[in-house]
Parts: sequence; structure tokens; C-alpha cells
Amino acid sequence: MQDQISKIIRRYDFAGQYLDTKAINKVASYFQNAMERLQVVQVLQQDAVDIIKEASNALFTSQPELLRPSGNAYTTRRYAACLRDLEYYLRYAIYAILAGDMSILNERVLTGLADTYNSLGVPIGPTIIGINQLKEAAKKRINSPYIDEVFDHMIKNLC
Ligand code: CYC
Repeated sequence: MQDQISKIIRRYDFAGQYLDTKAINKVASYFQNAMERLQVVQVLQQDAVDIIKEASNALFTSQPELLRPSGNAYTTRRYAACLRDLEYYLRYAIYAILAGDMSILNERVLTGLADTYNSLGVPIGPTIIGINQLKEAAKKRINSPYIDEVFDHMIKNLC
């Protein structure tokens, strides 16, 4: 896992170079945006329970077949797994927004996830609808390009 600063240092260390203007400018822009990232993180974690509720309600209202006997969220065990997955997405979205870097999402959430879902029969399309609903519920509370960035990254990597 890395953030924008550790990513830059790692790259320059690997090449055995001092930081140059390009690197310094990148770090400066991370600090300039840091307050916005913090604000987003604060709002999202404060409202996390409601965001999950809203997104899951919207998902199951638009895809009611998921809850019927042939659906993947049928049985309380699978329904609970679905809510838990939505919580994972929101929690790691918050981490990635704070870090300004997607590596934590790639490493802990996305690598191998599509294969796991496919082997268990968890439908990817409705999962993406769920992630989109998380994005909408988050943006309703505080609109920021960082929210789009992180949820769009998840969606792109699940497709
Ligand atoms: C299952 N979701 C799983 C499993 C994993 C994840 C690994 C299989 C093991 C288990 O059941 O716990 C996902 N695990 C993760 C992620 C992380 C992790 C993301 C990173 C921290 O450690 N079913 C639907 C909906 C959708 C859904 C569309 C909710 C959006 O119909 C989710 N995921 C779902 C369900 C299962 C599951 C129902 C259980 C499937 C089964 O056992 O049959």
C-alpha cells in the first residue's frame, strides 16, 4: 500500500535520484488538495451507515430478483455477504481517497475479485450497480472528483 508521497519517493529511490521539480510539484499538489480529501473522508465515514443503507436499498429495489430464491443475495447468509461487500467497497474507497492512490484498492480489494465472484456465481453487473449507488449516495453528501475517481476505478477493474 502506498500514498501519493510514498509513491514518488519510491520511484526516485529506485532510480537513485534526487527529487526534481516535477516530483516536488506533484507533492505540492497533493498537499494543496489534502484539505479536500480530508473533508470528503470525514463526511463519508460519518455517514457510512446511511450510505450503505441507501445504496443497498437502491440496489435491491432496482434488482428485486437478487432476493428471490434463484437470486444471488437470497438467504440471509448471502444477503449479509452482499451488505458486507458494499461496506468493504466504501471503507477501501475512503482509504484510497485519503491516500490519493489506488494501490490499496488494487492490492486488498480488486486483485482476483472478479474471478472469486465468477466462481461463486456472484453477478458482476448488479455488483457494479451497487458500487454506482454507493457513489451516488456519497456524492449526494459531498460532491468531489475524488469520489468519482475511486468508485470508477473499482467499476473499471471489475468489468
Ligand atoms: C462473497 N465476497 C464474497 C467472497 C469474497 C467477497 C472474497 C467469498 C467469500 C465469502 O463469502 O466471504 C468479497 N472479500 C471480498 C472483498 C474483500 C474481501 C471485496 C476485500 C476486503 O476480503 N451478491 C449479490 C450482490 C452482491 C453480492 C449483487 C452485493 C453487491 O447478488 C455479494 N459476495 C456477495 C455474495 C457472496 C459474496 C452474495 C456470497 C456468495 C456465496 O457464498 O454463494
